[in-house]
Amino acid sequence: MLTLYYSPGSASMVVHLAMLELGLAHELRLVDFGSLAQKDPEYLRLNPNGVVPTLIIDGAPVYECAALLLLLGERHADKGLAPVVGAADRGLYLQWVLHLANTVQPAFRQWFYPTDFGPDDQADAMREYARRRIEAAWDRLDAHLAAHGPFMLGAEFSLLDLYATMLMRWSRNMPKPADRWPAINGLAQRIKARPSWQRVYEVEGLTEWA
Ligand SMILES: N[C@@H](CCC(=O)N[C@@H](CS)C(=O)NCC(=O)O)C(=O)O
Repeated sequence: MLTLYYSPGSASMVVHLAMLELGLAHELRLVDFGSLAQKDPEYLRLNPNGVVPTLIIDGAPVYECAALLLLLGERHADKGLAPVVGAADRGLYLQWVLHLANTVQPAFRQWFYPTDFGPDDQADAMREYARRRIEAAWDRLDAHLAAHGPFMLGAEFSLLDLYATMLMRWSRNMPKPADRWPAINGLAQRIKARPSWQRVYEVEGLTEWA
């Protein structure tokens, strides 16, 4: 049994989606950001970074959503939702998962938590810089999908598409949301139509960007 510590619509969403796509038995534990439960000493023992997600696998906590996505994909390689070691598209898969984790997701962190990156009176400048980084990322991702889509790896859906779409969703209240880019919008519509996406909305109580 897997146990996911989550907050609705946050970085834990991709892990929740992946578990549903892979058909894995799991339980969910809500981490209430309203009461700062992510900074509670008990939770910090699982994840000293004080963020979600944390996934309990075989009794031990593992965190970082990209690591969890890769781990679940490789532990359930038989499901065919992630290229196995040696597969032709393994490099492309790792490239994009790591790009989303290292470049796109941190820019969102800067957008949502600008004061983590500088003094309070610089927050607007931090967000403006984050906005430009995020929009530049959508330019590149849209060009990739237009040339090689409709999914991130081409013709076939993979767990990577869930990660990309979760990040797209985070831009929904930005000046230029990701789905204004045509090829990105095509991917978003495909992922939103999947039962896993709809189930996560139901279970996590999400409404926006349905
Ligand atoms: N690098 C981490 C980042 C996780 C992260 O930033 N989670 C956010 C929600 S999207 C969080 O827990 N925020 C609460 C906080 O920072 O107090 C990952 O990918 O798992």
